[in-house]
Amino acid sequence: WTRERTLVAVKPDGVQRRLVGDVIQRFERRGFKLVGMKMLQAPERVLAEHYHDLQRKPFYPALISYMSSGPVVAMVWRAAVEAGVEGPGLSPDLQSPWQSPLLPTSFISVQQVWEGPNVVCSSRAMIGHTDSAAAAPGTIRGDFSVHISRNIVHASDSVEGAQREIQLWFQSSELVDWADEGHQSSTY
Ligand code: YYY
Ligand code: MG
Repeated sequence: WTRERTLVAVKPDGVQRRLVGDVIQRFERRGFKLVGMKMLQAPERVLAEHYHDLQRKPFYPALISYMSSGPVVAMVWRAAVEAGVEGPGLSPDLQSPWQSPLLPTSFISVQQVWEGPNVVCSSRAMIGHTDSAAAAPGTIRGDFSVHISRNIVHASDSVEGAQREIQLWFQSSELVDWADEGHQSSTY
């Protein structure tokens, strides 16, 4: 899980509404690391596979036509820190959980904080409830969407689902793991 990754996609309505930058900024500021990104007109085959578990739902045809209505921006995000690896180079944002006066440092150990970045689960919390009416303010859907059928953004809902979706949307050569320090980078 130290290399846990998730697929996030800004859907066609998010692109139309110029929300791509806002979505990226939220994930960056949370502390996750962008390791892949592209804009594309999603092929039918990819959408059918992506939403294969919804094929028999009444809203499926409308969902596919919405997702085909314009380009999407697909991204892969990963937890930014390896558990148990100590060193300089953590951003102030990443240090804040255990330096915050609200959290006694004895309450959360550094190890626990570093093991905390669970990118799949956290990303779901950040996008908010599927149904915009139930999405809390502060979440992407809760801030920008008023209807379930135009809910701005996708994020994988499980670690296994994320692995499947990343393979579906990206070639491994399109993903770049990069180091916080120095200039090393490598493909996955
Ligand atoms: O993962 P998430 O996007 O939050 O919801 P899913 O249950 O996977 O459904 C995928 C997608 O389908 C949802 O984002 C909007 C659309 N949809 C819909 O239009 N109407 C529904 N009643 C349920 C889902
Ligand atoms: Mg889903």
